[in-house]
Amino acid sequence: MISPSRCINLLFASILLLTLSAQAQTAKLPNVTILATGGTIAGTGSTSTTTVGYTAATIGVQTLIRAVPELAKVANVTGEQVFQIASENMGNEHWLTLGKRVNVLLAQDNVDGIVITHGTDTLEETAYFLNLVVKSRKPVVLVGAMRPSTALSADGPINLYNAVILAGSPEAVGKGVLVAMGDQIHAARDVSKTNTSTPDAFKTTELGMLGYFQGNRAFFYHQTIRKHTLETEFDIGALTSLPQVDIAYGYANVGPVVVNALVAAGAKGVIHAGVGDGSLAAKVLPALTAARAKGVVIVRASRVGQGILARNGEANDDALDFVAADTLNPQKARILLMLALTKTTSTREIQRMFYTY
Ligand code: DAS
Repeated sequence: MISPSRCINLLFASILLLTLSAQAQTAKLPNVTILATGGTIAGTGSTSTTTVGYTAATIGVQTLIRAVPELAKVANVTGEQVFQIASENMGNEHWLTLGKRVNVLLAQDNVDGIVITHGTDTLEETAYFLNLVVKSRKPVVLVGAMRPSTALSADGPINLYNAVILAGSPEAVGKGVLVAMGDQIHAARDVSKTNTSTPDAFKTTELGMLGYFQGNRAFFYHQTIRKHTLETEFDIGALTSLPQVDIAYGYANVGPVVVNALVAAGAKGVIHAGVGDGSLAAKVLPALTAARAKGVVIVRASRVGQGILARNGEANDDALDFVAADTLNPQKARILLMLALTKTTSTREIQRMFYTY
């Protein structure tokens, strides 16, 4: 017969063992901070079948975390609500705030990785900006959703679960800023949103995604060779704003109006999103050369979406003193030019940067 006092001792010993075991388990898990910015992943619709016409950026970060209790099995998760916006409203000031917060957190020993929940509309842009300004090898993973949290088969929860796994994965260290969408791992530099609404919208069409998620694990098969994070020459620590850079779109029958208006509005750089290999219509070229003469840096990009924008191909960049965008799409070329202009106005130096990052 076991005495009551011995029963109590055994009970306490069992509780102690369970507690120590739980603490040991928690101690083994990576510490991942989720920075929430809004978007569809935090969106709500009026019915479970509302997949368009919903309201983005309505759910807070703690609710997002509570909605995926499985997160606690793969990481010690904390959450911060940095903004609560639909990402079409993301601005340079948001990027500077976010980039500085990421760098502060990653400098802490108790943070192993960061997940940023974000609207899908400009997710690729925020990812590329951070790819150029984060000063750590620790994983930074952007994640969104194509369906609001209230929808049938909402993709947000599984995307968030995958993103937290990735942010805590040793394999993700040193890989640059990553995007986790649709069970796939993409590099910030080359991923794009390629569909307005389907869950498989995020693709790295020709240069290739980096890997997959399967069975609660991240699997890498590629990595980017362009410089990023700690290897870049950009530092936003002392910046309170970014130079104004805008995009002028090319199309049949285009005229000089937009380029002239951007320059008049104070643009320090203009990305020309040209047709084909960045061709310049005869009616636009004078506006671009006049802008260059005023010191505005002109980058030739392409609206096409894939391929190398050849320097001195469709225009004599050497003679015009223009910059070629390489494979960056216009919206990412804008980001690199903004950061380049915080360092230099030399087109030779800026062209080097476009071939480096
Ligand atoms: N408006 C979109 C955005 O916030 C919603 C989304 O797809 O996340 O980017």
